[in-house]
Amino acid sequence: MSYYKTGRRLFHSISLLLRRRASGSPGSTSRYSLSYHPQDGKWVGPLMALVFGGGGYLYLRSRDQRTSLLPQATADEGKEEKGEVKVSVPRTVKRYKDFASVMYEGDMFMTPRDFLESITQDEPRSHGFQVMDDRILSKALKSVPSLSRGSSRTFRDLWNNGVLTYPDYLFLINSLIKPRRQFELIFKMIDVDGSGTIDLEEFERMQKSITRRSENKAIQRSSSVSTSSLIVHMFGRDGRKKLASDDLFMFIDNLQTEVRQMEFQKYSLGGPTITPEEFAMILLRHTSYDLQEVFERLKNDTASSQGISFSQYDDFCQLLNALDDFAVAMTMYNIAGKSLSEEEFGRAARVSIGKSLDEAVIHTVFKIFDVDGDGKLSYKEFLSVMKNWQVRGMKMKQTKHEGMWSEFKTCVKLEMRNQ
Ligand SMILES: [Ca+2]
Ligand SMILES: [Ca+2]
Repeated sequence: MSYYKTGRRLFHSISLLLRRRASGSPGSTSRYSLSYHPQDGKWVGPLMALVFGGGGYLYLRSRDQRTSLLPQATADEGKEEKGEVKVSVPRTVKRYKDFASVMYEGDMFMTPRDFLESITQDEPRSHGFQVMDDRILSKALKSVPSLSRGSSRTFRDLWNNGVLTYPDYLFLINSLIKPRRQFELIFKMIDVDGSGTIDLEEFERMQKSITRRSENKAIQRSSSVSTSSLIVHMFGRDGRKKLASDDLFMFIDNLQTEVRQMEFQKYSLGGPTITPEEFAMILLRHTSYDLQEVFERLKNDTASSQGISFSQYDDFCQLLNALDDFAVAMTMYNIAGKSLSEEEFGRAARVSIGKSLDEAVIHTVFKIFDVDGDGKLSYKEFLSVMKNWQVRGMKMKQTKHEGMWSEFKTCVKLEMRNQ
């Protein structure tokens, strides 16, 4: 227990220190400090809740009961209750808790490394908790590059040197699975005043909205932290920067590229290509597919033997992020009662992402997914499998297209009305 007592004392003194530095009046929290809640004296409970606690809940409005073709990273399973669908979110909460390795005031936070690993690894590395102190926090925030200096290496460059909150985590996951076509939509949803830029207030409002319905106290508490590496990255240390749409698009694009590079390099080990078998292992990671059968099909096919480069993998991932569009094209073919040929697949893919996929890659994809061996891909063979991959095994509830963003917009509208 002495460890925790020491930690507790440390948090208290850091918090006082930070507050003195903050420009606001005494007792107020600042967006540049990690807020501390003296009124909330009991820390053991929340800590236990964090370690052993159950899932939180999101309440998704169910006016639109239609099931979309795709899952969204918002929720897991739902049941109807008084006109709303009560949806538990154990997987995002659990995943966050499993991978978070920073502790502040009994709450857990992720480092950029934790976030990347939560997406690319099945299990968290074995880790203790890094107790946040003034030195670590200050160092972490100082080393965050501005958005204009961001790259597809930003999270890896920061690595252990940063803090991300649960709302950050939700925002990042949801950004990760969106096709380019929807970046504009995300921007418009956050830019509620329609000024053409996103400011910190709008961003924080979005973050509050996506977590405020969570019943998980631990998550609510971690949500109360008012700064993070992500916030500093996007809005600067003084929180005054505004994001133009291009800034946000670049950020999401870099994030998607960074995660794909990590997925790719896990197998390429720094080399230029991965084998079709390794490609299959990445794609089928979150499925119950029999890999041995896939390997057999690939082994007997000489056309599949060439390696897959990162840019080919990246293009294919763009298609996976645009599965909604692709599904429409495939459904059209299904109505006609037939599966897709490689050529038709290529055409549907081109329509969905605006560029052509490499023919050899398409051929490999067919070898991986063509279970009945008729040389064509049915909806069931491809789409029903890949939609799980898209959310990286989160196995989210299938909701309407806009998912979390739609829910968020509703919350913001309500909030604005109540102001
Ligand atoms: Ca705005
Ligand atoms: Ca088939």
